[in-house]
Amino acid sequence: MSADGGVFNPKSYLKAKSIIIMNYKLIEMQVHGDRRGKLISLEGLKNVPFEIKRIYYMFDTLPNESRGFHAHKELEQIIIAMDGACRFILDDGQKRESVLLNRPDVGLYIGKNMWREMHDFSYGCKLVVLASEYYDEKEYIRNYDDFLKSIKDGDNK
Ligand code: T46
Repeated sequence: MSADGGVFNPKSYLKAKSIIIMNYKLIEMQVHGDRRGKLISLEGLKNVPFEIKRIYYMFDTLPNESRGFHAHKELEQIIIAMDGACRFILDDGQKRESVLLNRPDVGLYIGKNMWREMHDFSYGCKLVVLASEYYDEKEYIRNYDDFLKSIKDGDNK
């Protein structure tokens, strides 16, 4: 029996599980625009789904240099390409998806336990990142086999 009292259905269970694990989404932000230009406001626990504890940004990136190659145990983030573009690879241990980030009015939300890689930076690309936690190197999983093991062992629960 499933938790809701229904008969256990392995197909719907697997579908639900994969939705939960592939823990990212693109968020379109509200743009306040007039003849002077455009403005976007980001507020913790309002249009950002967590309290913002840290902001960092990347600039002077190079097209032939990739970044990332890690997952986070607890961290949630929203990443915005303020200028230029880059391609994210997001991997939940079962499948990998590619997301192009190239608009300042679209944020990429990444939840916990998602392997991320950043590739194909355009010249002058600037990424700003809102994070739910202070920087803590112990919170990173920087080895892909360790990441797969943590998913398998259910460390992500
Ligand atoms: C992520 C992706 C999208 C700090 O001292 N404080 C910080 O807040 C951060 C983020 C980094 N650092 C130091 C740690 C390293 O010595 O800056 C150096 C570069 O960091 P890292 O190699 O982790 O950078 P990326 O671009 O591979 O990954 C970063 C974030 O670390 C990571 O959380 O999700 O951007």
